[in-house]
Amino acid sequence: MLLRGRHAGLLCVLALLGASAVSAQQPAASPEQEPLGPGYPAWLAYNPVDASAVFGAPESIPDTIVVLGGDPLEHTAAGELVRGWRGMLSHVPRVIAGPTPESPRAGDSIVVVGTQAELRQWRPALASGKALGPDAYRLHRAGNLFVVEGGDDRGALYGAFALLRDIAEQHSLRALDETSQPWAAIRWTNEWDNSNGTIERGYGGPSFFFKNGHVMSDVSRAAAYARLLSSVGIDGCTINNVNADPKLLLPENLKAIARIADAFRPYGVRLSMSVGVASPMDIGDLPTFDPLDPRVAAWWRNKVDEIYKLIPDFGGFLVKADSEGQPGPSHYGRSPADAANVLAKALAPHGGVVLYRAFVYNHHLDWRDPKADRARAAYDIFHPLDGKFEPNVIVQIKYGPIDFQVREPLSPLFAGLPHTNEAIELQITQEYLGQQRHLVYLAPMWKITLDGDMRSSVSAPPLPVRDLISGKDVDGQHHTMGGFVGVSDVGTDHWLGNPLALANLYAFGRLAWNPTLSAAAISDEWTRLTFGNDPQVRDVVNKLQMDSWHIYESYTGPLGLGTLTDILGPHFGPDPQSAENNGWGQWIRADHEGVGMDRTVATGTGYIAQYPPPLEKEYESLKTCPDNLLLFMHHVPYTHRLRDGKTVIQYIYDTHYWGAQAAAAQVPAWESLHGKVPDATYENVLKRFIFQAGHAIVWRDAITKYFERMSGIPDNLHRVGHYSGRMEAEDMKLDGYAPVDIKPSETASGAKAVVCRDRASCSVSTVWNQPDGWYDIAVQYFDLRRGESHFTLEVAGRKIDAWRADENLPDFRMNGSSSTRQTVHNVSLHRGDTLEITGQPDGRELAPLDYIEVTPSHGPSASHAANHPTEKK
Ligand code: GCV
Repeated sequence: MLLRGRHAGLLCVLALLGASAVSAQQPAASPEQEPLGPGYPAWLAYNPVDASAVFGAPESIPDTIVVLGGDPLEHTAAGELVRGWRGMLSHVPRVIAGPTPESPRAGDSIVVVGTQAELRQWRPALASGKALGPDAYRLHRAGNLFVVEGGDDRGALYGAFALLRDIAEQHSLRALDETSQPWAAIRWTNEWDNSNGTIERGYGGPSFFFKNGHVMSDVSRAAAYARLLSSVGIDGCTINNVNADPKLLLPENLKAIARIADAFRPYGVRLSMSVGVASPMDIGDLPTFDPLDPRVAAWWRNKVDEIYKLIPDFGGFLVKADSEGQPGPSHYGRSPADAANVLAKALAPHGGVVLYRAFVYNHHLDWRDPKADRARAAYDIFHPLDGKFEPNVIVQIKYGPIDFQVREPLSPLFAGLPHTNEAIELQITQEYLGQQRHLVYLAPMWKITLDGDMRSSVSAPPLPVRDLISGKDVDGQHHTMGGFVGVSDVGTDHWLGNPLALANLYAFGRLAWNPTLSAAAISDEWTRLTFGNDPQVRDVVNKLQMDSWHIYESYTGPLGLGTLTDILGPHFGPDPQSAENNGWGQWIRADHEGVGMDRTVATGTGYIAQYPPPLEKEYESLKTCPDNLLLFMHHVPYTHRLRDGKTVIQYIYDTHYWGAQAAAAQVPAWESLHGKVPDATYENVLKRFIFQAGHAIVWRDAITKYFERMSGIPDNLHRVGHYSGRMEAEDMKLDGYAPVDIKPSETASGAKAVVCRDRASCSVSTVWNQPDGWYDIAVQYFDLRRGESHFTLEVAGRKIDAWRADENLPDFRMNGSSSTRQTVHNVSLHRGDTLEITGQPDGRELAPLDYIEVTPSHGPSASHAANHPTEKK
């Protein structure tokens, strides 16, 4: 076998993988099976498969990989195929680099990887007749040759990943012939990493790009991330927060950032950066950042030239300006087009692009003004600029007009820029959607926007958003580029913290590649790649994923109200009132008569007129506006009847009770997979589902109480305010504990909690005066972002449970974001038993308790540990 000089890189890749250029049949240990370790492989698990289902006879399993080109991306493809073979087929193939005359050996079953041009040179008959475009690939079989043909080198790499996907899903490759090309050129993630190592809205641990103001010296995780991105066709990554630190543009930082770009490059991922438009002043000693000032243009030109010297494949800039305190062109009376174009002109000679965010709005709106409306902002500002942007500018538009809420209508701006490039911005990190502590599979929600029809008249052909962002000319509209951007915010804790949340990163990539795929099909792919092909695992995981958005929506944001969270805090727990009476414009306009924003043309803010006529008509009328967007578009009385005849207020009550129940049912569903998924994943996810079940009750109680108070209309089913088995801590016998008022009041049962001040420990107790029997005991307490209070639960003097409040929920205050519960199952209680909880404060976390709730259980045969003293941590 001959290895030419230009293939030396491949040797290194293979050496790292333990593969070699010789044939070997020994089964290999699969490091891909590693549990949630630092190299957590996510969906690239390469679990063993039934090879006969894929290849048929054993001799059809390729044992040789021929790499035709010398390009690093093809080397990556070969390395990845070796990894896949090793994990899935327990086989290490030999790798032949280069089209050597003596290779391959006759009779060998072979995978050939190359570009269309390389294939045409090697064996013209094997190359596809039709030209493959950039990043596209074709997989096909010719006898014992499995051909991975790329439109270019990146396409060859994507093809290798696609082949591995087919194998992982145990698809038969007998008649393999699959051609695929990406929907759009821009398929990027945005990471909101700060240079100090934190990540804005990141819930998967700290940054692996930055630490203490510097680029990390070890960029191996950056490379591992690029591998994940590349496996689903993502070709770009913006590594720093849109609230950008201008210092990252200083020469010493750019040099270090170039190391990240080096780590990305073998996977075909181009690095890009967020920049502040004031950088020429912030770090450049210019007295101005006016985009029309020639000194500013020259400054950007020089900066861009400097960047390309270090990072020749630099992707471009992402810009947040005139938004949430970020400086912008309005400072000089200039427009977003002026600001975008000065950057675009500097980038154009190098092939770079500007992603300019349409997330521009005034957060000092006057809430008393019934015509004021944040939802209008993007369209009002950008629509008049249509056609004024340079061809390498892409306007990046959040899927809805507000801000990543649990449900929003599609942004009208998608139809408002017929002569401007557009990209959709989706949020993978679950900022308003449970922060990865609640399961929310986002693909079904994203699909609604991508499939959203923006045709200009009922008689026109459909014009889905996915076409408008494809970068192609559609319906007389001119675009040169377009795409998909996902705010990912991965960190060092298994990327997104929750292993099941990785389905969202996967789904983002798959939809960016092909937005016509169904959410269910993507979930199934992800599940099979991650956990293997066991039908039970697939059924359970797919159902959990596919139901999850609806469940979360039902207890956090009904009827299009948006997520009813603490919009002035961490965006996690319930606090509907926080949306009102401030300049942020996320108002729900709840009063004693009714609820919802009137955005109609007839009587409201006129927002609805921003839609093309068919959608305008549908949303404007109460008769046709869909129930699930009703309160986004209309202000209605609580007694307004929905399509099924139910009143708005009763719907709010019912959906919250249903949602909390459905969240609780996720726990046993997941438990049914014990032993069928890796233990570390099982435990990690179980803990989150248990938390979610408890937190859904916090949400349920807070939102239903808020609306009961607002509306003065009781729940038909008498559930709101009546909680069987609940005992308020403040009503129990207190030893050292003192009652405190909780704000907002609806986030604590009875509006109060008890705290332990100035003592090493305090306790609450009560005497059980109900029938003897088996019960579950839930203790509701607050786990603040600081401190680790310790609690013990005793029954009749016996320790039943002990735990620490060490979850560091995201608030320093006692409220709906920090309220959580600990449940002990199947406790035998006898009339006269004393139930006592002892709390030991830690620093400023005063072992706060809200209530206990005792409910009949199924007895000790149930799966949970029964009545045994346990000590957690
Ligand atoms: C990076 C929301 C988030 C902010 C984020 C902003 C944006 O307002 O809460 O953290 O800032 O969106 O998208 O720019």
